[in-house]
Amino acid sequence: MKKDFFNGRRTFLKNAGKAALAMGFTNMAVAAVAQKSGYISAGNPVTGWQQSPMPYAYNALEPVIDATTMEIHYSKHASAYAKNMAEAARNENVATQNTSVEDILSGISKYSVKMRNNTGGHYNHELFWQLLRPAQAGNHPKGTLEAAIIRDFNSFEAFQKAFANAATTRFGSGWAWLVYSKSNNKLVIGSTPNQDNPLMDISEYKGAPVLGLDVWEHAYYLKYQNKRADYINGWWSIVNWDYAQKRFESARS
Ligand code: MN3
Repeated sequence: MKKDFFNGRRTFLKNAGKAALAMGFTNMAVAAVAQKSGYISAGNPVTGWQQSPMPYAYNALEPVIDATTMEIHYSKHASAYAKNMAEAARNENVATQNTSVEDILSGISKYSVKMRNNTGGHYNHELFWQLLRPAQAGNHPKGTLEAAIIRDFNSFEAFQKAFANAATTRFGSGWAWLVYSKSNNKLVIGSTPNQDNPLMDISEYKGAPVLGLDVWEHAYYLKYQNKRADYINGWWSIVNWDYAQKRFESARS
């Protein structure tokens, strides 16, 4: 079922309901709208207007990310983005029943700073939880994503070095990304400030997010303090490459 979901838009249209369940969508109506707007086939699986449940326990990512950090991150920081996004959507008359979060992001220049910060924050965190899993030895991409990484960065090790560099050199708070640019058929590494992301029309760095890493201090400070590089280094063992692969396949179709 999950495999079918990422095989292309036609299959997706047939399996929209099942796909929504497979992705853990909490808002079927929004999933149906995104299906119409083609976001899934454009590589941006639809994001609901509410926080999705965590796909694992708060302590599941230890020792890389401690349970307290995960709990505060999800139940305080990310929860506040979702709440403030809903408030901004009400104030700015967004019809959330038939508008996807992705729709708002792609036209974010038309909305307030509050909408930009909180819709970005909500989207980025919903993606972030899905892109993590319990630590695995030798954690590594497989299949077409691995092949594309080697094609575009020469080796997985060279890719890791370039991604870590983008994440460590993002000044202040922000995100490091690996995006797929469909127009160039290329994977591109970059970073965005604050809660901006590569789906936003105001972003200079654009594409369909395949990987995203939160480098705000709230994501790592309790355990790593000022050592952002150590957090990034540990993060490689908890990347959910299977989910990244699905996003990549979806973006390419
Ligand atoms: Mn965060």
